[in-house]
Amino acid sequence: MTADLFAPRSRPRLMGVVNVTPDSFSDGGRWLEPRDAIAHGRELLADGADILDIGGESTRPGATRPLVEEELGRVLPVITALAADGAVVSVDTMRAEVAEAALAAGATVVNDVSGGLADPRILEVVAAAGAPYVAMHWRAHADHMRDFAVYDGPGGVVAAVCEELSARVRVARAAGIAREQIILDPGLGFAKRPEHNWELLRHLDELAALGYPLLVGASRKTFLGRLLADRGGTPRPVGMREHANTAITLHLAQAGVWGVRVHDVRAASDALRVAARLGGEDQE
Ligand code: PMM
Repeated sequence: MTADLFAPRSRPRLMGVVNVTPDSFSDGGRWLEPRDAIAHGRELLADGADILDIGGESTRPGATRPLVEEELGRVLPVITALAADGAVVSVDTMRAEVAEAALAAGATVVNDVSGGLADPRILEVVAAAGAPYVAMHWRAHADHMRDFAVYDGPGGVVAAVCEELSARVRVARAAGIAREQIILDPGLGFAKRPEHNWELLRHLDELAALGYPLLVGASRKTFLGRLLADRGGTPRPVGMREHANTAITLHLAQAGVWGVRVHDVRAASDALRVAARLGGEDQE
């Protein structure tokens, strides 16, 4: 299964988001009941998701952290059911204990938005399981990440993200995670202002030059709402940012990323199919 995950492909993998949280910024509370989250995951699979990313902790700016027991209680039943369906599941967690239990329940991938900074033992858990590991660029927990959105060094945000991700790769590899199992993510919106996100999206080639597959998540994030603000400056509501996200998905596909993390899998999948058809693939 892991080999398939890294097999060469002409288009990015679609990672469908299943947030089992009361407070995620885009869909908090909608899938808090395991039954609803499982049904949602199945819908995303039917829409064309390659991977389901199941998370029990909201990372929206200002969020407070759940207890580890709460996080486990949210994600485990959902992972167990969807993995039993045959889905490729990633667990979106910063905690070693949750990663370990999720892998035992059938998750394949560990998506750690902190890149091993929040709970360094997660790296040992991933290494012991031989699991693929998403290391995202991160500087601080959600309650104070805004204070860390400063990139004044030479090369600005792109150079800083490349350097800081390279440092995380060194630590992950020292902990025993194989090179081939590492995926990097620039962490749009995490200790980043809108201009930082746009800068990173414009310079994905520099991130790709680190030599690892890239995963990118722009879906429904604040910087899209700001771009699409009305004349009075009110940001476009979360549920009305999908067309902008589709444009980003096409940009990411052109940039050759490994994966795109989205809430609306069908919109992304349709756009990728159109692009593939125009490129001569996907003939009816
Ligand atoms: N964004 C969120 C949560 N998890 N994981 C990765 N790898 N990359 C991201 O950009 C990312 C993530 C926040 O968005 P959500 O609350 O809508 O899930």
